[in-house]
Amino acid sequence: MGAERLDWGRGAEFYLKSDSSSGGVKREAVFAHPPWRDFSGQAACEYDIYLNAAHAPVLETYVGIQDGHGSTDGMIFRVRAGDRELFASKLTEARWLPVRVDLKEFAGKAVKLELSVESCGEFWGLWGTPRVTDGGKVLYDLGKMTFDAPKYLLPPSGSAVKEADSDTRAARAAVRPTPRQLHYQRNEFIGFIHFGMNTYSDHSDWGDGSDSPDLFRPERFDAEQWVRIFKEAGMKMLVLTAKHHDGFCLWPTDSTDYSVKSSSWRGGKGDVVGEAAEACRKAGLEFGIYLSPWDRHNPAYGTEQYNEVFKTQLRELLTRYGKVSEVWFDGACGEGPNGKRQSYDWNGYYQLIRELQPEALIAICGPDIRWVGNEDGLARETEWSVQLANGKYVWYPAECDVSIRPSWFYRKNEDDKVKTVDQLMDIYFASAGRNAVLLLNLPPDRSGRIHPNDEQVLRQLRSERDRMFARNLARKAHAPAQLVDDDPESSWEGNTPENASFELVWDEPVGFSVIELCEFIREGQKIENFTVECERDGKWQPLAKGTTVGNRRLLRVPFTESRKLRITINRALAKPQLSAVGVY
Ligand code: FUL
Repeated sequence: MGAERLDWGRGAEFYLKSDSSSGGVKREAVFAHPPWRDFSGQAACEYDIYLNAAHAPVLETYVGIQDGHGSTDGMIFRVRAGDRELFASKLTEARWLPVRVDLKEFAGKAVKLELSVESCGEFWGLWGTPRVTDGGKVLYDLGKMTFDAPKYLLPPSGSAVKEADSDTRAARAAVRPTPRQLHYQRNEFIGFIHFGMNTYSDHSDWGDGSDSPDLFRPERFDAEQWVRIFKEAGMKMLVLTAKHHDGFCLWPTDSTDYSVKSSSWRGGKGDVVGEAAEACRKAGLEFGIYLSPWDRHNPAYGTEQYNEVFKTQLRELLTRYGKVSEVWFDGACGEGPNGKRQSYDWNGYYQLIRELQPEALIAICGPDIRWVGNEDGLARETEWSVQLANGKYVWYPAECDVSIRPSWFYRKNEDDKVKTVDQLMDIYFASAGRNAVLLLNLPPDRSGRIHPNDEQVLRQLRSERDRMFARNLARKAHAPAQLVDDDPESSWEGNTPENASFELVWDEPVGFSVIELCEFIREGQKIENFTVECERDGKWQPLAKGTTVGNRRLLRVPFTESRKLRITINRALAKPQLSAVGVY
């Protein structure tokens, strides 16, 4: 097929999924994406078909973008046969586009048909029910052939593609965050605690719900220690796994006997959720709960009754422990103890949360906060908070979850595998510095405390961030006042959506290596492309460039000394507005 084939890389996928959803419509589809990190080419799958007896064969399929996690920069879908490209189109919205590719020229022949996806920021593409038909009769169900078909990576194709979308720019520019989403995004750095039965059992992170409650023995459990470490690190919220997939509840629930109440720990009187919530309240930290819908212990799982059990659990958590700022619904979902799968009453869960805690944000499997799509703590270069959901543009900001260790729960043999401060700084730049919220997980050990190795690296992270952002040199510059006044509610507005620029001018040259831009997201997210230049020897020299800005965009640049910087918003959905600029 012309281009050189590369080995199928880690993180690349091409497999059949029965309920892929795009624009709110479910279809069976081949779920496809290239390895999303450091790879700009195509993921491809090749189907061997024989059209010997066919008269007018066609490939009938849909292309789509998976709901929920996308950027609006899109995915390119291609169909090739031999060395020829038969179809190429770029989709930038979560919807299904019907596709028919005429294969008549191959009638009577054997042909290798190649389907590929190439990411432009989006990484979950869908080939909906791909079939080769002849006069309405299905000759090949490519979806079913995918498992055995060869898969490989290709460099970017470079061929021209047409955009399959209508002009939706004005609609995107008009979307605003809710006050609580705005508050959440400005928090920027929050923390996760994975603690529970998996801390004690020797299973993986996914206990099967068969371990005895007596195994749970955090003899030195100290929620105040967790909270102190979170606060010192600069995190604004603590999200606790009140119940993970194993079904064990960390609070004395009435919904099941699989909880701390049945454990001999503290004679069945312990309440991890209660103490964590109280410690957060005392320290002025926000509190969130993770409650796994998937429950591998509860015998009711897989029946309508489980939805009631789950609502009882939600009701307890949302009424007994004061303010809850985030409810985290995990997407992982499998079978319950009796092999059944659950059909979740999402709308019922959401309604209950809105009724009991109207300020709480519903994250991941929920309408307020979007999972970024990986567990490495990495947002995309281009990260839009505005997303298409069910045919409508909505504010749906990204959250990047990642664990400080390889596992989500504590494992002794990972004490020397805690991420380094440099790794955490890279993650911080690639998440909070790319318009997402960083949710960093710390797993307390079996004693119930955060291990000293994790605490130490968090301290280092704090000092490193404090050191890096200690002095904003922009404050000393001649610059638009609203950008350097430290007031997030004042903003600079460009005169036009294209080529709006401003300068920072210092009396003496300054030296720096980080540039920060903050979009005034209260009024939406509009910037699509920007450039930073510095003046050297009386001439403007390019220094950095980027696509989206959003809540905060951080750019590392080689150490530079200059007296003048120029920032140009090359293109925006509407007149761009920034609230701050930083130079460090
Ligand atoms: C995943 C879970 O399956 C992991 O165990 C962990 O809780 C992570 C945050 O979400 O989907």
